[in-house]
Amino acid sequence: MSRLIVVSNRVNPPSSDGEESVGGLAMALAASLREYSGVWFGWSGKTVDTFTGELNIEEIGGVTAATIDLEEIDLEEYYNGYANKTLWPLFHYRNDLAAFDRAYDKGYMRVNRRFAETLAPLIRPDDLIWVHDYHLIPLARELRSLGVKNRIGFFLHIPWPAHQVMINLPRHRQLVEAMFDYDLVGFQTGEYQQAFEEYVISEAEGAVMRPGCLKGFGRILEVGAFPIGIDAADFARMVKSSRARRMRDLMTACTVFRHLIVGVDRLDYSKGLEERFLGFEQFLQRNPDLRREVLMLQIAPVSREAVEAYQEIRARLDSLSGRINGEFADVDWAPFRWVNRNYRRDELAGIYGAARVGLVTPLRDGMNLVAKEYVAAQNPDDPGVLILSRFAGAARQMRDALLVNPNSPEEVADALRRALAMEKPERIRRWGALFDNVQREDVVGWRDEFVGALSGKSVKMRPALVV
Ligand code: ADQ
Repeated sequence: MSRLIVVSNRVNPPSSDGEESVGGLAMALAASLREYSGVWFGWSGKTVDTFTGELNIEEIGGVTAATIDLEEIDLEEYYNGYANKTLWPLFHYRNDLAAFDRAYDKGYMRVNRRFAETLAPLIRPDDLIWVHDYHLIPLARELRSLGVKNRIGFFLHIPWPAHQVMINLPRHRQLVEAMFDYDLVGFQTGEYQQAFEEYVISEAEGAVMRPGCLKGFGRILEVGAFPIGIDAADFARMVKSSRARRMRDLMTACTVFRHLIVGVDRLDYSKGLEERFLGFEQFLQRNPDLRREVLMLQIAPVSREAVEAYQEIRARLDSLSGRINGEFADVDWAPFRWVNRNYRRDELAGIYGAARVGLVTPLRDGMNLVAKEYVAAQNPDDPGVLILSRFAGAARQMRDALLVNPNSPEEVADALRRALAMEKPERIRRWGALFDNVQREDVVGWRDEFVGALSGKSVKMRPALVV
């Protein structure tokens, strides 16, 4: 029976239930590994003067974590550079923000090589290896060059862009060709899978041999769509926790006679925060009768502060939030609350639960787990309304949300008005369909489907321990 080795850039399992607030990817991977007791390999988050390749092995929150430290220059060129200044903006259709710098490219290849050299000795012949996200696209190629013959899968958590966007990347062919060293490549939606296939057909003499089987660069690759979900059972437990209830009561108490509209995102330009603020401003301008009936709370902890584009967007949002309150606030009331900190996951569950509207309007998003968390936190007898961007991968599954174009402040303002006016029977009907999907297509199903496809079986693997 196989062991599962998960590889991602950062290894940061939550250390205890509900306490930590880590990103969507980390939550999903921790949930995947807890049951399998597999190994999670990646960067420790620490830097050293000279790379040694020394492994740190720890048990964190039921997960075996095997990590390496990187050099400062690796961080600069690979993480802040190629991953977050080149691939992230490009794959989110922000070519204007993408930096194409040969040093980043080289740093990216170097770190992927370092990962491969440190990981290869740990691999046993029948291990399954599951690599995550855009930081590690060439990892399979590096492992293959070291003689690793195991089944290796790759899952992309962010969008795969359209062919015409992808070809902006210098040396795009090398990057995509490296994906053919995997056995299976998974995307969040069928749309991203199709965009990938179109690229391969146009640029690499490719052809779809049959659904899920793609030829390109003279080789064969299995591809598929595996929409990620939340850990629905764990979240349901969290919603009932005393901390969640306390937070919900607190939020309800500070919004008496008013409806809470909530947004929760990492502070990132892909999340459409500026456009969302403008949509809310437009709503206030066009609905003087509703002004005093709402409070919008936007929670957005800062991320990737070393990258200039992130410093700039923060400054613009600080100023925009000030402008909205300056324009509409009164001595006893302000319409907008802008909060830049992390919350415990159980506290977030309580905040979602108190909100009449969940406003999730990214400009581009691989999936978006906040939309699913918001739905999972609602009271079935009196649920709130989800407003969701058409450009989030989640919009493919969550058809009963109010779907909007996040670039249009008018559409966002209209959807807010409609959500606030929506009668209970319609809210219950829409929420029922959304909740059903969130429960059915959760992180456990995602993991089992991917690992089943990678292993060539759809059976669960033996829980395994490691190294
Ligand atoms: P992210 O871009 O991080 O993930 P998302 O899917 O929304 O985006 O996940 C964010 C997670 O962070 C959620 O679980 C949320 O609860 C948490 N979070 C956000 N703000 C928080 C705060 N203030 N305090 C505590 N927790 C907070 C990437 C892709 C997504 C994809 C996921 C998973 O960009 O499209 O859905 O991976 O594949």
